[in-house]
This record gives sequence, C-alpha cells and structure tokens, in this order.
Amino acid sequence: MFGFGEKRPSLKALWLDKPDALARIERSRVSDEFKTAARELSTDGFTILRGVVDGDLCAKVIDDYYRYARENADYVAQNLDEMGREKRLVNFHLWSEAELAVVANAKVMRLLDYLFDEKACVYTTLTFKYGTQQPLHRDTPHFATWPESRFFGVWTALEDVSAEAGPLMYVKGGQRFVMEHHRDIMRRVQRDRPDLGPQDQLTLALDLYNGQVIQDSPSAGEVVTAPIKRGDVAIWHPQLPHGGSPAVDQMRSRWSVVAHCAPEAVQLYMMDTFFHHDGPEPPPRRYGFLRKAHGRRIADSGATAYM
Ligand SMILES: O=C(O)CCC(=O)C(=O)O
Repeated sequence: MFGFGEKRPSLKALWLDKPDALARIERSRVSDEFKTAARELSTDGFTILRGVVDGDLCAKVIDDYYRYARENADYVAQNLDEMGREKRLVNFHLWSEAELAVVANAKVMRLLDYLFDEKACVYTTLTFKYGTQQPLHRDTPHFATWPESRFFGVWTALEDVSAEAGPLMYVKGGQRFVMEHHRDIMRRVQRDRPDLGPQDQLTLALDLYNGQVIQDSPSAGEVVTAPIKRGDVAIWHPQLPHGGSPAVDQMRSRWSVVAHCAPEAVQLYMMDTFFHHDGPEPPPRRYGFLRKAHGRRIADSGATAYM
C-alpha cells in the first residue's frame, strides 16, 4: 500500500529506493562502514565517509590549481565573479593527476559499485575554491539517467569547511519528496507559452522545476548543514534537494571537488533530454571514455574550463 502523494516504487528504481532496501543492506556481504553509508543514503539521501582521502593529496590538488592558474592567468582573469573570485572549474581532473586520484578513490568507487550494483565510473567534476551558495536543487535535470537515479554526487572536502564559508546543506530524507512530474512541467510550458522558442521553454521549465524544489522540498524534511573536514567524502542521492548554505565570509575559501558518477554502462543526459525524452528506453549514447585511471573509466565529457 502506498499513501497519498507517495511515489509507487518503480521496478527500475535504484535498489536503495525499494521497500526492501534496509533488509537487503543487512544481508549484504560488505563492511559495516558501507552498510552505514547505504542505510543513510536510503533513509536520509546523504552520507559522509570520514577521512577517506589522504590530506596531502588534497593539498596537492590545491597546489595544482595554483599552477593551473599561473599557467592560464589570462583565462582565469576572464572568469572572475563580481567579487573577484574564480568561478567553478569543470573537469580539472583531466588536468590534475592529483584530482584524478581524489575522484577515482578506490574505497569510494567500491562503495559506488555496491550502491549501483554495477561498476561505477567518473563522468565530470567541478572544483570549487569558494562556497557555491547554490539554492536547494535536485541534480536530476542535469544528470538524468535511464533507468532513473543511476547517479551520485560525490563531494570531497580539500580543506576543513568553516561554518563561515557556506557548508553543504540538504533536506534530510528529501529524496522522497514528490513533485510535479518534469514531463508535465514541460507540457504545461509548451501549452501556456507557445510564444517562446525551444531554448526559452527549456529554461522556463527548469525555473519552474527548481522553484518547486526550493519552495516545497523543505516541508519534506529538516534542512541541515553538513560538518565536513579535509579528506571527508559526502555522497548524495540524485533526487536529494541540496545546495550551498550562505557564506558569512564571502572571501573565505572552501576548497572542494564534486565528481558526478554513474555506472559505466549508463549514460548521463542533460536537461533537454530530461524534459523531452519519453518512455523507458534510454536515448542514444552521447559520450565515450578517454582512458582508465586507478582502474576506473573516465568519461570523455569535455575540456577543463570555468563555468
Ligand atoms: O558545493 C556546494 O556548495 C553545492 C554543490 C552542489 O550543489 C552541486 O554540485 O550540485
């Protein structure tokens, strides 16, 4: 029986989202640490593995970033925000071997294999020097999969995160928050705004989707911030509303890298596909792989660039 507003579990749901998930975790032949992580992801949508990444490796990523910034000084200068801070850097793991080692961490990847029940790989990364202060959002429109929910955001702190720097925040248990279906949002936009071109309709659909997450998801659970130290790795469920809390000190660094991970055999799709693709079959493949690093396939998902 499923109550009003509850989502009927799909046959293709991630096993963590199925009604027998907790029993399956107890039966699993994995470490207690992995069981705890799976349990927290199933109930809260969020977990932290403490001290998984070596502190010196974290420091090396930051050193590499400064080397990159020196070698690309003009490009960096063109990518500052209104306060003079660098924007987020996409795919720095393709430039920095240290960052590649962070995002392909063997223990984290083994945990993802267990959570996906398939071999995991790295799609893209974002490296942040400062807190993002991003409003609560779901990642799903930007990392859509067929079957659904084959994605984890894997966020590593490269330094201890100060409370003033805008720590990660999330809605506890918010992965279960039921909102208007994204295809219905798009149909509504197409019906009500035929005057807009396809790109503007897409932007409006995303705004409406994000608006529902910001406005309504906090009623689904407590909004909490995560205390994270250098070398800790936070993992969130693809449907978890999360973001960056406001930074009291805007110039305080909050070095971190988030890797977007999926099973090797499942592709990640962007928001045009998320809002337009119908049916259970996946759209055509859209990217291949560059190489293997640390035993993991690394997707050919674009150059190192600010965004
Ligand atoms: O690092 C943060 O503050 C938030 C990151 C985030 O929300 C994301 O990468 O989706």
